[in-house]
Amino acid sequence: MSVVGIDFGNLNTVVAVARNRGIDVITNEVSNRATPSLVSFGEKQRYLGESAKTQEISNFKNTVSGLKRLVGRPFSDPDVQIEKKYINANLMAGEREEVAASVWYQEDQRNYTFTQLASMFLSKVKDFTSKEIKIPVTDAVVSCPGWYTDRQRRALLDAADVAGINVLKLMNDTTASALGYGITKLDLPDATDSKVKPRIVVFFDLGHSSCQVSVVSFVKGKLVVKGTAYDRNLGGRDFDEVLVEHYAKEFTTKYKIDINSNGKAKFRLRQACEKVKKILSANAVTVLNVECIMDDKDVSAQVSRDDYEEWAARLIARLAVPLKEALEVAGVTADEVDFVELVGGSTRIPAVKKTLSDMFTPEKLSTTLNQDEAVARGCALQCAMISPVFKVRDFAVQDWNGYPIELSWDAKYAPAPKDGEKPETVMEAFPVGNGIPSSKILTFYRTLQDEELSAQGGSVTLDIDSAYSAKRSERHYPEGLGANIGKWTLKGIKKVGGTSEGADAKATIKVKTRLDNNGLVAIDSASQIEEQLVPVDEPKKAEEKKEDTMDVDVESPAAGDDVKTKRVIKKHDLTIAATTTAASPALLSKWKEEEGQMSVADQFVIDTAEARNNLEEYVYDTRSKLDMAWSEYVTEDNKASFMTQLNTMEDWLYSDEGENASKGVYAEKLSGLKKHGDPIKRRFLEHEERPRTERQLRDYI
Ligand code: ATP
Ligand code: K
Ligand code: MG
Repeated sequence: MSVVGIDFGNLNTVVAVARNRGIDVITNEVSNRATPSLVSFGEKQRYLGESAKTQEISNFKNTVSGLKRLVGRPFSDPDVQIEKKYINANLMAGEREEVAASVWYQEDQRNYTFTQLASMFLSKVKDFTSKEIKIPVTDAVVSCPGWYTDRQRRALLDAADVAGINVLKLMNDTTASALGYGITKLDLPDATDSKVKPRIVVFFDLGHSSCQVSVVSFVKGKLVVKGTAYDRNLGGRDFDEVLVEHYAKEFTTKYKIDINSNGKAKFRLRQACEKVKKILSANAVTVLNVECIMDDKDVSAQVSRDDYEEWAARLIARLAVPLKEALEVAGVTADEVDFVELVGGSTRIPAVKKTLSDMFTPEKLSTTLNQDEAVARGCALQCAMISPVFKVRDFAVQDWNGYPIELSWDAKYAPAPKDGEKPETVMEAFPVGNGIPSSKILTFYRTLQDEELSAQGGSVTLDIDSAYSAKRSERHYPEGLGANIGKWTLKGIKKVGGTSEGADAKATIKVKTRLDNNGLVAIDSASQIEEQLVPVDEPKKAEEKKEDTMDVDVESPAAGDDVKTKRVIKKHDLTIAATTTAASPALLSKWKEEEGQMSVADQFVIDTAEARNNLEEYVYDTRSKLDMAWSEYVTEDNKASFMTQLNTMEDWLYSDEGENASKGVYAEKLSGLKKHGDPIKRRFLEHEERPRTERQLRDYI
């Protein structure tokens, strides 16, 4: 069983594995520790990760980024318009109205939803990880932003499922970093000593596209997230954009070019600006330089850090907002914070560090974690803890619910309150700040209209919607994603006997709701509770119904009654049918089938290239051998004709036909050459072997 942690980043994805009693970040097929989160499409194959990056400019319109931003979002989400700016491929509405990219692939215009695109990328991650650790990746812990909604979480889980990755837990980015922190610190306060205060650490993750803040309290063996806050749309790319906008404008007057009118020029300027930004993290001045950006013009400019910080002041000012909010919801002052851990590539920006040290004092800034690898390492540690095959010290993790979650049901089912007010049909399930994981039993009442009961044959259905509440909190969920979480239909509600009859008849229903380890809402079980007065001399009746009835509470007979009765509380389970935003099993298997076909096509291209490569290598190798090692074992005539044959093959390999032949043709041509070459090779080897055998014999004698 694999023990893998995946930091699914918007720019880069990092993979860590638990092995040899430690956590290692693994390298991909080109030996990089971070893999570009990109998918691109070609005539015959897909290019995933590094290979997509290599041809990002040449395959411009067919390269898709923003996987983490857009997975699970409807096309109508206003955020899609923001993302459009950064994504070279065209976007459209795909299956289930999810945002999709339209690309030219296998000689056809095709569109893939971001759930599918994310699954393609994750299948590549799975592939290079499996190769590196030499066992197939099956289970993993995957990270996501803490601000992901139920819908985004389910989409990412679907994507992983299609990629063949079983996600043991979806972990919030900053919580993963916090776990990595907690488990490596051996000097955490001991919770058994009541005088000792827990250590309070702020995790500040500024990555490529978003800003996440988490206030975490630590004691030995346990972390509790006390509060989180985010700026979902503030990251390194926004800092790049400050430069892009400035220079696009400057170049219109300086060079008379309109970079905004040319997608590729803008993309190249953006790349150059990112480079400039990084250099300015360590230097006071640098030069922005792009050759032949458009209209055959080269552009350049001197940039100073001072100017840059002035232009970026608006962004820097925004950093304080989530920081203050996180402290406030956690009920912690900046003074009470012991350390601030910096995570994410963009915390290298000096002005970002300055904001933090102004707020918390410079001494509290800490980078004991590897800022680029902390999330992946934390995920791998969590995976190791869950995995039965890996021994690791346990460390309890309590996360924090960021969106208020409520259950509601149709008003027509709710009993009318006596005073004529509107019936209560909404019940808070998990408020902001609720711990994760957690579960709660909620009780509510449902009217029982006779006509429904008879129409349904004594069993009725009750729909429960679970949604994020905008009303109950200032902390709004991302609007474009919709507030809806899912619908749970409870079946098997029965007419109640005993006291409540007629118009007042109502059923008492208890549901067990859960906010699970992945931050998803679930209803685990539901039952109907019935209170009945049962004559004491009829205890058998209750027992007959044993399959679906249970006595949970029995009281002694009421004193003074004519007929001896007792109050019995009965409970029977209701069946639950859940409809969430996850893809249906049919859609998942369709996607898996498509993924299978695409990966076969990719493999076919790889195999074909390998077959061509083998042929090419044989040509070169044999030519030099004929001149050197084999020269004594071949006649001049034979050598000349074989040389001609090899030269002709080389010409063919570089012809149109030879560049695009099938795997079989290359293999056939190779065996044609070998027919000629093998007898020579055999003669050579025989001669090579003979002296050695003779030598060995001599030694023996
Ligand atoms: P996200 O967490 O938003 O999904 P991510 O995890 O892929 O994104 P990171 O790898 O943490 O992002 O950070 C990438 C960002 O860090 C990029 O915007 C990059 O330009 C920026 N960055 C990297 N090095 C530096 C540097 N030396 N100075 C300034 N910014 C840097
Ligand atoms: K990352
Ligand atoms: Mg990140």
